[in-house]
Amino acid sequence: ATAIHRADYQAPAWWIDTVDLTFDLDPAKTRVLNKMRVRRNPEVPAQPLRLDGDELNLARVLVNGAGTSFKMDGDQLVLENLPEGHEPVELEIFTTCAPAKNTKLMGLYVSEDTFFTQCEAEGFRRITYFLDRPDVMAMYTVTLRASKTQYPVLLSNGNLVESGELEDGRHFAKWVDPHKKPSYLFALVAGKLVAREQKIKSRAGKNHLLQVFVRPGDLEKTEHAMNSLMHSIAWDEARFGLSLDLDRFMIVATSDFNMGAMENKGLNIFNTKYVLASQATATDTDYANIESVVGHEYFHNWTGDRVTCRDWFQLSLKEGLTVFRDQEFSMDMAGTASARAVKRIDDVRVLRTVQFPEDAGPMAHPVRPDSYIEINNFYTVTIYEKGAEVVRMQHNLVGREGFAKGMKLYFERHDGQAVTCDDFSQAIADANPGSPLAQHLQQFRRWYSQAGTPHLKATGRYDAAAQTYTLTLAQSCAPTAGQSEKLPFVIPVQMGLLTAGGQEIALQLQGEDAGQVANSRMLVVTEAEQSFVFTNVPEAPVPSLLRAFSAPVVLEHDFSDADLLTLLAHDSDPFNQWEASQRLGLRIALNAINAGASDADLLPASFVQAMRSVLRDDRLDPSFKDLVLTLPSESYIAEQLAEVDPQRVHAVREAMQLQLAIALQADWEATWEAHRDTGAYQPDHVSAGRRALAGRALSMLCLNAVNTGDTVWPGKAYQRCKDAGNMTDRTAALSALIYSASPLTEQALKRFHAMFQHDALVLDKWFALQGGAGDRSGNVLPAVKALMKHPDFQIKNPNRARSLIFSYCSNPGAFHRTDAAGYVFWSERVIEIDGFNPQVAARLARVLDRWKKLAEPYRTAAREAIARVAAKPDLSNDVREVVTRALA
Ligand code: B3K
Ligand code: ZN
Repeated sequence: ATAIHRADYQAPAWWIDTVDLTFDLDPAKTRVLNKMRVRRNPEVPAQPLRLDGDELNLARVLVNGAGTSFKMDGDQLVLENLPEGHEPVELEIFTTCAPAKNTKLMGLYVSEDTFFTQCEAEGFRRITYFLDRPDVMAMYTVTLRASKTQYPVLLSNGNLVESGELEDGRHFAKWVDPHKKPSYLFALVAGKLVAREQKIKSRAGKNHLLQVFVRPGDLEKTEHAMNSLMHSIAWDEARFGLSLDLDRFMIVATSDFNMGAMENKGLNIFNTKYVLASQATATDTDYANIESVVGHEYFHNWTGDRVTCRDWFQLSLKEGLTVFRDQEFSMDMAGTASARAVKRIDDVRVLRTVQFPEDAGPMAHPVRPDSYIEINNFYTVTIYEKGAEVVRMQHNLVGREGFAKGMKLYFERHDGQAVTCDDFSQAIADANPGSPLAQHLQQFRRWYSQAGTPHLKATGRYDAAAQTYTLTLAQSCAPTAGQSEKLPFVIPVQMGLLTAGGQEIALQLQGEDAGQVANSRMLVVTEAEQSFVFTNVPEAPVPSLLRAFSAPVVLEHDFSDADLLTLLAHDSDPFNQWEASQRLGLRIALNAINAGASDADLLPASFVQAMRSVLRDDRLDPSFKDLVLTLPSESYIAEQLAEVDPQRVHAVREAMQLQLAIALQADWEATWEAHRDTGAYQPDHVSAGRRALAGRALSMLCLNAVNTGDTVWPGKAYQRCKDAGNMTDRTAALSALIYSASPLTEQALKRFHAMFQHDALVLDKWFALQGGAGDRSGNVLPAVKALMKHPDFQIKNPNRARSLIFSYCSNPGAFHRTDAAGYVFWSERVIEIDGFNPQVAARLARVLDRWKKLAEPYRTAAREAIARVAAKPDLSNDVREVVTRALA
């Protein structure tokens, strides 16, 4: 396989204006008749028509109704003798494929006797020969024919225009999509499904039918998804003036899906995980994820479907923007300032624990990559989450209103087109002339072209006599593959200054008049190093920098412990309050790791006291308290180290955790008592926060019980696990037992399994909890291996494979073993899964991305494991690209 380069982009030599597809659906052999009207692109020199295909059986090709000669070039079907000139040409291509044998879950496949499709990025070519690239947009008509008893529901994009009976117990449905679209947005579904339906009237006064299709029996679990969809529709109209452009909007759930969900035009296909919810089976996190993923896919209808990507290098055009939109949606739904901050913190945690490592590892790539071998490997946290941060910075640089204006201009200019990331930033800037974004647009675009996480070093100097505070901000960015030198970025730094006592100081920059003062403002850093002088500063201030995480950078500043305690207690920016707690925790962890001394008494009294104050503070939101009381994760701690001994990191964090449990025992008890009962279940932010905090308290109490030999708390957790009224409380109790390695664990797991053995999504949790369990003398790996033989384990189901195997391989304390058995297990599973589903295998392959940072003996063992995978001759492109880059 060879790399594809962004610089090589060429407009297509042919356009496809209309596509008329007829499917005779049969799991073993589905017949596809594809009639297309194609014409030469007059702007490009004449070329043969090269159609993409993949694992298709070609039966016949007709040109304007007559047979034709064609040749095959690899997987491509090449038509060299098409009529000259610019008249449209009618092509008819007849192929067959085998959906039941499609284990890659790309293209047309069967899951639980139902047909589904997944076409993004390059799955449509597994259904028929086509110009399978996003800049070729066509009008689709789709006729589905199948057995009526086996496939009573037949769905495709757009509107149902005709349906009826055929002979031999078959029936048909004909769908017309009123919007032109790229092939990656095509979808069909056929099977025994039922739907929750909802009729709505939009603001614009139009009627729409919303449907959520699931398997019979799951209908009562679709209420939250439907509500989320209605909220999404209302939100996009209110915030961006974007209305639903279809009479009918459908969501269909499947339990076999490679990722979360897919935004096919008018026919979103979802992993059941992001549709089905009931209080008995789904946790608060599941409820929140459903809201966010339903929103995300719905928002794609404009940002992705109406305006799509010119090529796959522009993937973040739709993904970064749509993640930004779903993040804002969740924040607006959450309501209060504190709830918004909690969502922001959650998002930043993902960014820092997953994207920052990616940006520093072998798969580092710009938000707009320059090349790829397998596009499926580039659906990454960089494209999605960093891409969203890059959109957020543009939002910050033009303001909320300015951003809405920019979006409006973007749609005025580009509706119905396939465009680039540059087109997007141009529209936002042009709608906001005079904004810092417009002023620095060219330089801002380095966020799209340069990989790596910038570091921003802040130093402050207070001049007591002059009452000035000089803040110097210096940026740098480490080299990444192919980019040895980085030019300065445009970095918006939202900030404030506090007195040691925690009062906000009015911010007045030298040269500004007093009329402009505010307590929080944005500095725009554009140079490698820049200084800002604040006047009338009454005392040496504590800087609160990068409020709300206004840019995706690593901020370095030598805060004293006292500074951090001030910020934690008093900052008006809740993000930086939380950030201060993390810096304090991180500092303790790093000192302990580097000192290598005993792990007794790691937590200074001041830290414990600060945590206690947070727990006891009635004004704070429980979900916020829960985040402050969460120590930095092992992977986040590891990222701060030049060389990582994962077992040392694990031991230190565990020691800190235990000390937090012991030192705050009375407070945990009080917290548990105050939050354990949240009344009738509602998945709202406030009650979810109470449950999260209660769950943490219970976990801490069980942990301390190990220490004291107490049996009361594990007993309570066991009881809770037995009779909790909702899945959040139940899994919290179960994981408290597992985490503390309570002797009651086994019994609790058995009960849990017996209760939920018929619910696939709950079984996924059951497997995941065991794969993610704390390691006591290396017992997790043997347990995982045994679980792979459990009758409920199915490696071919992506959710199930992820629940056990991925959970184990991202459980640092259990995975990184001195005997290398974890890595051996990993390499075997990557190879095994690659045999039937390369996309899922390639995700698993990424688990060892950061192997070069590992200390011995882990490092050598990890390299050997990766080399073992790489030595396999017939790897997929997906896995090949990941392991090759890892070894480079
Ligand atoms: N656009 C899809 C992702 C497709 C992944 C293909 N490997 C889901 C989403 O981002 O909404
Ligand atoms: Zn998306």
